[in-house]
Amino acid sequence: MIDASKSIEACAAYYGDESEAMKDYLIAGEKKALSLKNRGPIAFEEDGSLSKSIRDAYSKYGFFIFEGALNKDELEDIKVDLEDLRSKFPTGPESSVNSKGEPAMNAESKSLTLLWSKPLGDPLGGTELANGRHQIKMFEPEAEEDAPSAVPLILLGSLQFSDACLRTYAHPDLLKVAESINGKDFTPFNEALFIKEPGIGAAVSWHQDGVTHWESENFDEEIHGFNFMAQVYGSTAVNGVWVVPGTHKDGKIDIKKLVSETGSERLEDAVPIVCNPGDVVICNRQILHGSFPNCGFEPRVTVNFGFHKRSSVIGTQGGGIHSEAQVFDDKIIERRARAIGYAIEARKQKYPSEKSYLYAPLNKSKKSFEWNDAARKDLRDYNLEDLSI
Ligand SMILES: O=C(O)CCC(=O)C(=O)O
Ligand SMILES: [Fe+2]
Repeated sequence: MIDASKSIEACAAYYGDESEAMKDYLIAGEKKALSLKNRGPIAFEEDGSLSKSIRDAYSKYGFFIFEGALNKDELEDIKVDLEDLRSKFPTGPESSVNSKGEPAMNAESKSLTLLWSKPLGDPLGGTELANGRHQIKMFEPEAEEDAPSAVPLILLGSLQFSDACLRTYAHPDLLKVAESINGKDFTPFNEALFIKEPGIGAAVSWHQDGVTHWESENFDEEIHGFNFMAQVYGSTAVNGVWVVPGTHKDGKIDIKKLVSETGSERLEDAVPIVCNPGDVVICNRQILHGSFPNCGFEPRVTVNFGFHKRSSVIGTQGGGIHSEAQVFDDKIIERRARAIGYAIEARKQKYPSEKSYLYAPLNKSKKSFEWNDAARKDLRDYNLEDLSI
């Protein structure tokens, strides 16, 4: 495990009068997180379904940490690719060139690709963005004077910008987990990077992810799907996502009220998701979760990709957060699922001896996929059609 003790001290120091309270909270949260029985390698039953004990722990807590799901080579592949991608970021929210004056990675994008924040800010909290689901604003510590004026927090549509992320999207064991939880005909959701550089990375205020099915008569703990969160550098109490275990079963939570009753944004039962590099978290989208600004010394980059049950998506009027609000039909779902087809092919090119995942919906339609420049072009702005529910 990453030793976050220095970061905990440094982070707490940003919190003025509440420094001690923050320090105690981070230390206690880390301890509690490590005591939960919800981590281990991916394991399957003989019939190929996710191991019952993992399934039970995932259902109990609302998240589970697949330790070492990405091996060293895959992790290195992602790191190199992300470094390269980073060098192509625009110099700021209004810019379309990188620091060398070359066209930025998203210079031609029609879709939203980068969400920026002031350093250590909370750009979503207390706003109407994302359907107002981030009900409160988190404390925004003052960053050092030499910090950039804006920092990227979320990169959307990541598969069009990173072949390595595309390859990881087709990780056969992770797709088997998706199948086991959401059925053979599972659908995509969206893919993103959460970027939290030390000393500047922004917060993601407490929220629950789903938007469309809270009042559904078929409401259950899995109706809004899940996200995989692959940790490139690991994650700690300081820079990681915090969750309130079990809240994925509770329906829509009045976060304002909860924070006001708690008397602070440090929600009592929350724990940080503590990971080593290469761990991949499966996290229920309904769980109450969020992250503090990264006032510590370790970076966090999460390679995020989610999946849904087809029954949650088909015929649903999309939430409009990640894409235009539209009613999702077979055609839209199949088109959006081409990303899975390309990803499987891209992965085959890199790991030819690995047994690839067979994604039933695309095999049925007998479409064949190749990963080449034409496919790259076909994925441009693919996130305009994210299956946002
Ligand atoms: O990575 C974070 O800080 C927030 C992640 C999140 O909200 C999500 O994956 O839904
Ligand atoms: Fe979220």
